[in-house]
Formats: sequence, structure tokens, C-alpha cells
Amino acid sequence: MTTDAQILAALREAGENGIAGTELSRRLGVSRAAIWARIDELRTVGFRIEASPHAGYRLFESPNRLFADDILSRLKQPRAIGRDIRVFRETKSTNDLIERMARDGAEEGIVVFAEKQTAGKGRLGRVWESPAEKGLWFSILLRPKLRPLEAGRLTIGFSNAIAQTLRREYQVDARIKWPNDIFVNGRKLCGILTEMSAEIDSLNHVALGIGINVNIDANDFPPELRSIATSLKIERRQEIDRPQLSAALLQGLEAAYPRIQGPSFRDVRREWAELCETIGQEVTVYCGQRTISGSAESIDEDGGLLIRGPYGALERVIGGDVTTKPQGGRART
Ligand code: BT5
Repeated sequence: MTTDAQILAALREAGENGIAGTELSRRLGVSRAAIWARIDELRTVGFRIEASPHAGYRLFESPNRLFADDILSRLKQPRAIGRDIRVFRETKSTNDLIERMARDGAEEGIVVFAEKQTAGKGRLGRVWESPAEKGLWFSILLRPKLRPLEAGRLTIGFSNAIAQTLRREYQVDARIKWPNDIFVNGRKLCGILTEMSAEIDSLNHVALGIGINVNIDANDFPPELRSIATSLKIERRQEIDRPQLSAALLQGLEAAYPRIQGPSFRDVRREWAELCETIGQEVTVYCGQRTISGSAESIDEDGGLLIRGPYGALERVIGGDVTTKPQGGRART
């Protein structure tokens, strides 16, 4: 951990009681003057840290902007995801950055956030709207011990982890739409883009891209998204602390990662199915040139969707766009 991350972690742990400069300097092994200089620097970027002769330093407020040290300071000893965090003010696409880092041999678990993406990507070349400082647009480099056929597990496991975190920490009714969307009240809150590089029988690396609408107001969305997208702020009717959300999500993803790769993926799949609004619906899936219609019955061991066709045959699809037709309702994409 960097000195700034250690200072912020110590201030958060101390809370109202505060922590003396001498104590900080002893714990971190740097001079009091160095501590003072770092605290002064943190203040200039918006951390409200007050000093008093009795209580020492106390943290009263953190800015609602992303700083790698701030997010790091909130994580409890990350083993894989989040050991290394980078924040960019602007980039084309965080998935592209991760892809480049992967090729340069970066270690698994590095996380890249961008406050703004100028060419955010959805699947199949679609655009992902990523306005500045209003969302979480980030990607993670993974080198999972999975075969290419099992890669569908990643989207299942991580969408489950995100939905569970949003439900637990923000009390929203997050639901999963197979294969990669999280919806709240029928509107899209989060999209996941899993891009991988693989050999025939092994995965080299995966860029897991996650986009979450956080402090976007309804009018901030382009007109074509207004009726289909939502944000945490719209759902909770309050501004959301993005660094805190980032840390909660990274902890959730970190906890999910070993479960995805081991025998407990069975339990993950069960949890996922409970939140998945696609199962049990009449669906039409568009995958490439093919269109498959029927009843979405379940997902198989590796994340494929099993669809029972009108003549009783079971078809397996591993990706595509799903349109559901609720009983008596209009089709929804
Ligand atoms: C996705 O694609 O949902 C995957 C989105 C992944 C975005 C993250 S952000 C960090 C990382 N870096 C990237 O460049 N990408 C990843 P898909 O299922 O194809 O959905 C795309 C469709 O969602 C678009 O065609 C729009 O209809 C809609 N859309 C675009 N921006 C949106 C937004 N901010 N909120 C909700 N819906 C959006």
C-alpha cells in the first residue's frame, strides 16, 4: 500500500477519535514532516482532514471522485482483485487499456477505472455511454484457471456478485438479465463486457469490463436510453458515494473469484438463478445469424442458457441478445 492509502486507512480506522501525527509516523515508518506533507496534499484534492492538539488528525469528508489510494485504503487485504488500482481521468475504453496491460505481462487483479470513457464499448461494437464522474467505468485483468468452454462462468459469477452487493449495500431490487445485464425496476443499471484471449484449451487472459450508472440523472441519458436505463441515484433518490461503492464492488468480486473457479460454482449458479429474471420466461435469443425462441429453462454448468423449443427440443446458447415476452405483456429487450 502507498503512504497515502495507509494514511487514509489509519484515519478511517481511528474515526472520531483521531490519530496523532507521532502515531502515524511510527506506524508508517516515515517522519512526521512527511506525514504532514502527504496530509496537506490530500487536502488539496478534497479530503477534509482536520488537526487538533488533542485528537490529532481526523478525516471528516472524502471527495466523491475516484483516487486509487482512496479506494485501496478501503479494501481489506485484497488477495487478487484490487492489489493494484489505477485511475485515469479519461480514456477511450478501460477494456482496451487492460488488454494492452495484459499483453505487456501485467499481473492478474489489476483494476483500471476511468472517470470518463470517450469510446466505451458494449458487446458487438455497441456504444456504452460513460459520462464523466457520474458512473463507475472499470475493467479488471484476470488470468483464471478455466478452460475456454467454461468462460461463461465468469459473467455468471461476477454478475451475481455485483447484483448481491447492490442489493445488500444499496437496498435496490437488482435482477440479472442473461447473459450480462443488471436491471433495477425493469431498466438497465449495469452492463458487463467479458473479452478474452484464449488458446484451444486454455484461457490466456480476460478483460472483465463493468459499467455502472451511479450519479446519472434521467435527463443526463441520451434520449434513446431514457426509457431503458437507470442509475443508483435515480433508484435511491440520493447522490451515491462512488469510492465507497467501488470498494464494496471490488470486495464482492474478490470474494466471488475463487467460487467461480472451484466446485462451489454450483452454489453461485443457484444464487444467480434466484436473481435471474430470464429463467422461466418465453424468450427469443438473437445470436449472430441465428434466432432461437422458446422457454428459458435453466443455465448449465458453464453458464450456457438452455431453451426448450416449441417441439420440446433443448437448445444451448452461450451468448446473444435476449428479448423476453412476459405472459400477456409486450416484448421487452
Ligand atoms: C453491455 O453491452 O452492456 C456491456 C457494457 C460494458 C461497459 C463497460 S464500462 C468499462 C468497460 N470498458 C468498456 O469500454 N466497456 C466496459 P451490451 O449488452 O451490448 O449493451 C449495450 C447497449 O446498452 C447499447 O446499445 C445501449 O442500448 C445500452 N446502453 C449504452 N450505454 C448505457 C448506459 N450507460 N446505461 C444503460 N444502457 C446503456
